[in-house]
Amino acid sequence: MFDRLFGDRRSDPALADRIPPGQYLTEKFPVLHYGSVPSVDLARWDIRIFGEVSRPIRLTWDEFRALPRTQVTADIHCVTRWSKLDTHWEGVGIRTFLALAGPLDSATHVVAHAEHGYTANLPMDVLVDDDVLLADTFEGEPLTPEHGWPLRLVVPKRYFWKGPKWLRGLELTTADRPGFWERYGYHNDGEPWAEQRFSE
Ligand SMILES: Nc1nc2c(c(=O)[nH]1)N[C@H]1C(S)=C(S)[C@@H](COP(=O)(O)O)O[C@H]1N2
Ligand SMILES: [Mo]
Repeated sequence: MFDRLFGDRRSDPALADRIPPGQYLTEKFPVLHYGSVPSVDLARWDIRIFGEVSRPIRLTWDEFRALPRTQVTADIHCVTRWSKLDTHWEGVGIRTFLALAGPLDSATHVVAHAEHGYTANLPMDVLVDDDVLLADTFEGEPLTPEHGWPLRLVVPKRYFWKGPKWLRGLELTTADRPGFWERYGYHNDGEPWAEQRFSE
């Protein structure tokens, strides 16, 4: 029922400090999403930044892969209560990526768009942080299809649903617009340490 290391790690006080209320640790990497894994053709794939920007952009896969890259080590927390510590991601940092499009001061929020119409919303000041990236690599390997290949957003400071797999665009907006799970009763902010799971 529990992972092999569950007991050991949980009783380690240094690790207990890193597990938000109501979460348990897993060593596995559960797969969780609504709907089916999309089949993606990299030759036709693109990633866009649009909305409140001075230069809307659209990058091909090769163009995306040519951007300066970064690595992030982060703890991730799913609202279904599993947490995973020290996950390693590689890709393009959010600041590097957004700078290509020139966000306008009027941009207060973002809607992240994925294949099949999945969306997640975030305030700009949560999105634009040192640990947020567009990740194509997990633990040194390309993402697997079920974990979001070719690209996903990773926002460690929020429940993991705020990080769409199969990411295709960031839309900067002048107002907050609830995303997929947020419209189904999940909390608009989704901050794990405040246990913001569901809306009131
Ligand atoms: N496109 C898309 N991204 C998604 C989801 C989804 O349903 N569709 N589910 C989210 C949720 S609730 C979680 S916990 C994580 C799970 O990522 P994993 O399957 O790689 O563990 O993906 C998030 N990103
Ligand atoms: Mo989740």
